[in-house]
Amino acid sequence: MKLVLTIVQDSDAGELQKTLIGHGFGVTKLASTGGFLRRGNTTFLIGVKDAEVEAVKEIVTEKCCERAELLAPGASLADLEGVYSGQVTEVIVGGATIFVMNIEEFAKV
Ligand code: 2BA
Repeated sequence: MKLVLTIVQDSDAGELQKTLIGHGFGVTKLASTGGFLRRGNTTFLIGVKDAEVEAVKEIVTEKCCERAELLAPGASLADLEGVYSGQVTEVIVGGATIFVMNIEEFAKV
């Protein structure tokens, strides 16, 4: 068994959730915040059989788009404490960040 943890943009989350559930996958959706942009994003926890990992990755790839986010002049960069950009900065976000983890035990009690 694997846990697929995937971080996506909020605008892709609804369609992704609907498609995963439509394919019979169990999904937990969490509100999260990106450390760099400090903007909301969505994290999905999806527990699957080993053989289902590729199918989940394909759905995530299909439903999640890469987008350019603009940081306004004067926006503070989270990892550069106290440093402010003097111009509009473009940051490419997504489609999705995916972690696949081995699960030692899965139980419902
Ligand atoms: P954020 O941390 O808000 O990052 C948003 C986007 O900013 C990133 O998109 C990347 O393009 C850029 N970025 C992040 N850190 C940067 C840095 N130190 N310098 C320059 N640009 C930087 P993605 O890579 O697609 O990541 C989207 C979101 O996925 C991230 O939001 C974060 O919530 C999560 N994420 C990405 N990599 C992660 C990791 N290794 N561990 C945990 N979460 C991660």
